Amino acid sequence: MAYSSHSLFEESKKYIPGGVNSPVRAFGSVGMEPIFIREARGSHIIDVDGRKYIDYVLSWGPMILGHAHPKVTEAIERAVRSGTSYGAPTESELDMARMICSAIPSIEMVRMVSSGTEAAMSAIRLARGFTGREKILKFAGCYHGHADSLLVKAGSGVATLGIPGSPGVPEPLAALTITVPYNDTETFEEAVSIHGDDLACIIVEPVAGNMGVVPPKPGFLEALRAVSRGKGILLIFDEVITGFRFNYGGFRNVAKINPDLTCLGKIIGGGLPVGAFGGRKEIMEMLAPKGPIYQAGTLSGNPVAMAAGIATLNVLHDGAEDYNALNQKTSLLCANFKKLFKEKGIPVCINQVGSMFTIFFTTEDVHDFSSAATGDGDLFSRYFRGMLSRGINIAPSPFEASFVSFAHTEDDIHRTLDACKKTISEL
Ligand code: HOZ
Repeated sequence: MAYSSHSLFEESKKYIPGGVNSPVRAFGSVGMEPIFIREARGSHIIDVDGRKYIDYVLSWGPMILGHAHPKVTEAIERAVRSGTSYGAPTESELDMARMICSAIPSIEMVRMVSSGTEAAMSAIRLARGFTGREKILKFAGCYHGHADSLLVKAGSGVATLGIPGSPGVPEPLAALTITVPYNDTETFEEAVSIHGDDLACIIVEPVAGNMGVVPPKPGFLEALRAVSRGKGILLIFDEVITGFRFNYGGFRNVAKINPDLTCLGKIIGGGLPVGAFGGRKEIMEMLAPKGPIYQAGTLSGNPVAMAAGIATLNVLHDGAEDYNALNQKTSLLCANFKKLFKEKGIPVCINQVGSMFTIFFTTEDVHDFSSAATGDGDLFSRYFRGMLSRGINIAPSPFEASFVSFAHTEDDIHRTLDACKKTISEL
């Protein structure tokens, strides 16, 4: 029997809170019901009603090669035939660790986990254990997963739902998280002058992707590095989104700034549940069993996930020069979006870094969460619905990034721009 997205959503709501396993997927902020996906290939996804979409969500970032890439699929199939989980070390974990350490020189040692949330949560415990300090500093609108300490002025789904934090996070724990505006070096320095001796770490998305795409201003990341080093505070780059997104490495390779610790996820799992955190050896060796700071996981370094991630990284490594083409394809898309909105007289700020972008429906230059939040939510919803009805799937929230993959063709770009033109003629 064939089910529609509507009937599956109705049924799911009986068994799954809100009918979804992650809040943004519910499409709540764009005033419609979610589409349920049947399958995906290359740059396209197909829903259970048989509608085909050019996909710019790409599973929120991991599918940089496009969906069901043959080399990744083959690697997964091969791995599965040898068993799906052992709870014991494998050679593939060593291969993955070597690949990460050689691609991102600030990572001397790395530990695999099963999600970006776990990576950030574990990196923070490690920073607290290493420094013996309790406070952490994050930036408003940055999102580092849903661990208790990090659900303070967070981006992504928390921003989409318009909630300040989350019930269930103990107030004394939230009080240990200091939050300052992204890209505001002066306020950051003031905060460090007050809390610096108690700060274990500063965690930042070096390019923010969870309040929509917001690039770092020149000098911002440099200031974080200099100030944190001076105070013995660990600097953590959350590269869960940006890792292997702009080049074969991290944004660290672009900025040439070495954080003490880095969180990874998404692309390094090739579409399977994976996260990782790594950094300076003397810090990483504080982890159990070598050191006293505990962290563990039954499915950490899972052989099927390692196979998918290694296959993805191998393709990226072999075709490293293609990153330029990917970034140019995205620039072409964004430049034409700008032109179309300008012609129609609709003010937008389009932030693009490499192959990630967000269209903010605002007159402001978006450089932090406050400016991102000036966007017209109603206009965004109408734009989203118009694009979806024309077969274009973008992130269903203005506080998220959209992504372009290697699989997107020139024809996809032209069809997307055509859909954009028609959609904005109705706004
Ligand atoms: N927090 C994720 C985006 N930044 C959403 C994950 C999902 O719903 O799959």
